Amino acid sequence: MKNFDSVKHVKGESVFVDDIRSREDLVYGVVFTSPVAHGKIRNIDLEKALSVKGVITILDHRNIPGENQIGAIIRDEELLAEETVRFKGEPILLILAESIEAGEEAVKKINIEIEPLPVIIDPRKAFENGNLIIPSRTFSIGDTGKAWEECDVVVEGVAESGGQEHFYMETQGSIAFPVESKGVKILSSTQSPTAVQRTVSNILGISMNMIEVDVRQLGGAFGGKEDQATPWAAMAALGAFILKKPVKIVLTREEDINFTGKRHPFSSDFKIGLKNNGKILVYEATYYQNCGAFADLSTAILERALLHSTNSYFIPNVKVTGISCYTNLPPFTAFRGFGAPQAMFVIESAIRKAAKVMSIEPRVIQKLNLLKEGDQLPYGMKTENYNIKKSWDLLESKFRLNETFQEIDDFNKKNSLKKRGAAVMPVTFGISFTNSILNQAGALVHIYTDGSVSVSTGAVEMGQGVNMKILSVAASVFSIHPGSIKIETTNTGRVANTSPTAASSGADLNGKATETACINLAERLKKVAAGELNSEIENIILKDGKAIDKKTGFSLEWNDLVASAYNRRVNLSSQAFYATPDIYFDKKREKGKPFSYHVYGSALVEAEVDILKGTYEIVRAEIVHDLAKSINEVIDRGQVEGGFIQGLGWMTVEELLFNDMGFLITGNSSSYKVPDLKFTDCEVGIEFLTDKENPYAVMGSKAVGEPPFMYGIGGYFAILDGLVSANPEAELEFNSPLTPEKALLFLLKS
Ligand code: LUZ
Ligand code: MOS
Repeated sequence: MKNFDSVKHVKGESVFVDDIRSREDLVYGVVFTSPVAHGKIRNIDLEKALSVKGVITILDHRNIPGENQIGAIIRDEELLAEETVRFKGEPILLILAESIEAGEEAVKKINIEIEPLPVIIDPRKAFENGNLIIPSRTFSIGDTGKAWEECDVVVEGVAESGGQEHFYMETQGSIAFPVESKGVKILSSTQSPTAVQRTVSNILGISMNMIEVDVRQLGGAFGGKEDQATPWAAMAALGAFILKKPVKIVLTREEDINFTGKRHPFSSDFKIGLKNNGKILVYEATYYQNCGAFADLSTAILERALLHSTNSYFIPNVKVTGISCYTNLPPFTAFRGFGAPQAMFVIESAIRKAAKVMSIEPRVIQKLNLLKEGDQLPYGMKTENYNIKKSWDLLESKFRLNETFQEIDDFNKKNSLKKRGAAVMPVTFGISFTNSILNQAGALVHIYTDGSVSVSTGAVEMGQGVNMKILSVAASVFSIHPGSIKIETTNTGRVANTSPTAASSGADLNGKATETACINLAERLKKVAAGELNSEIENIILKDGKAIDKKTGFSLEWNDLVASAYNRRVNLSSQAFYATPDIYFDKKREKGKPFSYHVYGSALVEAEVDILKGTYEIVRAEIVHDLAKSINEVIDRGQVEGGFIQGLGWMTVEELLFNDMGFLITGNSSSYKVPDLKFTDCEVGIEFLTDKENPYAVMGSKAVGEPPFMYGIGGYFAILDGLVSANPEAELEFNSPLTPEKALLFLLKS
């Protein structure tokens, strides 16, 4: 079944925040932000800006009736800066105007004096200065001290990975409406309606029940709207609260890129020790996480990085340390993978460096050390229902893994101007929010008297197809046509205390809650049917739009069944709740079972490099990915393809360049490149592992959103492999993205 959203999207019928212009008194909010990366605000002159025609008023932190604070985990972030600014693009003033043009004109006329303070953009420098969010954390297992002595080979190195702009199609935005009794209703492009509600409550100094947040759908998010949709919603709410008029704020593309956080850049040290046969005995790493100016979700992201430090490998002795460093860059935030891609890049780099020193193929080391069922991970959890080896073996048997490397050797012997390379990328990704508390969800299901069904959950649709999956769950429990089910907006008044739709868990958690609510209703309806058909409830099944008595074959149409339930005064609404069982994590010992289960798979990526120009193409990719029993394979295929390409973009062409002043010099769509149609014009073969039901998620399925992203890391090493064929003597570098410029410099190295 296709995603029902696609048709609306293509016809332009889908409604996003910026499409809403319903009231004549709508006011536009334009944000004035810091022009420097670090400094003390000395003076602001608004006189000229206030005289611009159409400007209604300009708000600063003194207009905030509640607390000027939006930090969700660590309370370190002001909504509107008071005295100090810590990154270029930090909001200082909110201009409220009759048009966007008037607001933008006013921005140009604001005179601000800022006394500059030293700018730090390098996390290692920040570490030396002691600018840390929290003390460092270390995860360890085995005895790394002793294990080094048993190694035949020990290799050390550095791996750098760059940030990544989310580049969702719909930029950040929100509209807030004043409602009676001093409340506000907020439409927001957020992954986390409750986060918006909670923060607005704090900003306005009113209770959460005075604030309703409603979300129809997002034009993409990728983590960028998990925490960072909130400030724009809070500013719109502040404006609406003060003016008693609706206020809309929608960022332009350039504002969005420059004002909001991205994927965290990591700078890491690694050390790996192996036996001569390739067996990894010990691994150590230190991650310097570039957090930007505010904590945002950084500490949670670092935790997920630490939890994925060994990717898909069993290593008996491990010690990994993570350090969250404040810098004067935009506050880096959630992005698909949430720290795991950064950590996996480091171990994969370590394996490449060891392979080169040992003169063996990286894939030999990779395969030899793959996790097996029941192996223990450094944080104490054991793998279960797990078979990474199977995905690797399928790459060999079905996608000619070994022959591919042979053919590449032949190609490279025959060609001097073009070189090919390949890499295998196994991925093991833990499913559940690492903060166990967040693994909960609610659903509210109504059946109306005509038999039509309405489903509300805490899940936010952002193009990933979660609504379609939830609809399928309801349709399957009731066994009715999906066309008679509607998925409602995500609304804090209907489903309260929602966790963000994040961590790949939207369908898992909200789907389970929906399933429970529907089962409750189905049981009530079966009882009604038993009464109508003079039977027992055990004999009744719901099937193909009917309630059927298995014994007699007598049946009742769904619509008649619902009408009869109503006439008997049976409750046709159900609220249900789901909390993932048996997960916990002890932060003192850094041990536990943080994940409900793991998703795994392997990718083979092949690249071709032009050794005169340094340009390259990804020519082929084959992916074997574990879906368990998919609810919707079309949607899941889209997630796997999209994740892989997005991961490739992070590793290759997407380059965030900040200068020493903390200015983003790739801050628009002409200088920041995402993979385009030509880039992605390669063969991508995808094979799903679907033979086993997953006992830990709805209808036997598995989460799919984030894990495929990390297959893209294979792209880096495939290109590097091609480069090494052209310049075998050059020392390996692990510094992503591997742009064509960097590729060319590698080729020129002696
Ligand atoms: N968000 C979050 C996430 O708050 N906790 C997580 O563990 C997580 N993991 C992936 C993506 N977003
Ligand atoms: Mo996310 S990185 O919002 O799952």
